[in-house]
Amino acid sequence: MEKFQGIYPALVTPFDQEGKLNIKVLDSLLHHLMECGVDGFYVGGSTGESYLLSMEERKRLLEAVMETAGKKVKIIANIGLFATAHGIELAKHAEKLGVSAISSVPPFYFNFCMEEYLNYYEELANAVELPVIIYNIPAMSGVRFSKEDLYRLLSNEKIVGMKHTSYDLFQLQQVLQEFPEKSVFAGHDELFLSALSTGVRAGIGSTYNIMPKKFIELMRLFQERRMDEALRIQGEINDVICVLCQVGIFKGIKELLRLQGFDCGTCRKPFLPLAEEDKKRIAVLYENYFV
Ligand code: MN9
Repeated sequence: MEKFQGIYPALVTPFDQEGKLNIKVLDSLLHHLMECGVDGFYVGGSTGESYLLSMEERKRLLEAVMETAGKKVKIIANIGLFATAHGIELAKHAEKLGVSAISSVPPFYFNFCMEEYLNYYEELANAVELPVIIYNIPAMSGVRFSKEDLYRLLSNEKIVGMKHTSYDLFQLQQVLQEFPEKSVFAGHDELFLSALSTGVRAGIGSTYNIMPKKFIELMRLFQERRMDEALRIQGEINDVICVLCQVGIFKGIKELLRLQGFDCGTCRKPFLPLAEEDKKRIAVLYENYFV
């Protein structure tokens, strides 16, 4: 199978004034990001607030994305949830729509044992013909895969890669060295350049929604071995991410998108709306880095 490469925004889910899916804004955001040159989309991840969406909404969202972008770029659908059966239901739905791959966060909340997590991925891989991408995000899922756990999963030929949203670059390098043919995605935007140095050639990120061209440019500079310039861009990206982390990453991204002309509404409760003073901080950030 051909490896996934390039820049994949972890797509934001736009809501309207009533808090319902806003397909119109979704379409214009997709067109804009494709025009910027992204290689595909990661749909229904943390950035898409997917665990705050109903099953029906998750399906509808993916259908809309496939309709607008499915024939032009690669689509990876995150189908992760609590129960294996629900994950498989979403995976089969995604398969019918013709996505390029499915991905899944490990089932969270219950502290399952490692064998249960590993078995979950293996069952998922057996349930569909599609390639499966592990979503390694220990800080949010609470699941800490060891190197050996990842090796076991990646030895399965249907498990074609991993989204590594972890600061553990040692583990990332080891996995890539052991499985050079797999598609490993950098998951922490602030470490994108560092991840490239371990051999990564693809990324999935929330901040790609607001600054796709910076990541595309960073990758090009890396490939041309222009490290000083690449590091300068990573520095700019990280200045933005520092502020986003302070105000709440997803709320901050939605506010920046609004300023860019894509009103994606507010994040779903229990997220609270962005505080007024944080709105002002985002406005300053916008002035300094986006105009
Ligand atoms: O999709 C994102 N992960 C999460 C990946 O939001 C949990 C990242 O893009 C981060 O938002 C970003 C900031 O830490 O690296």
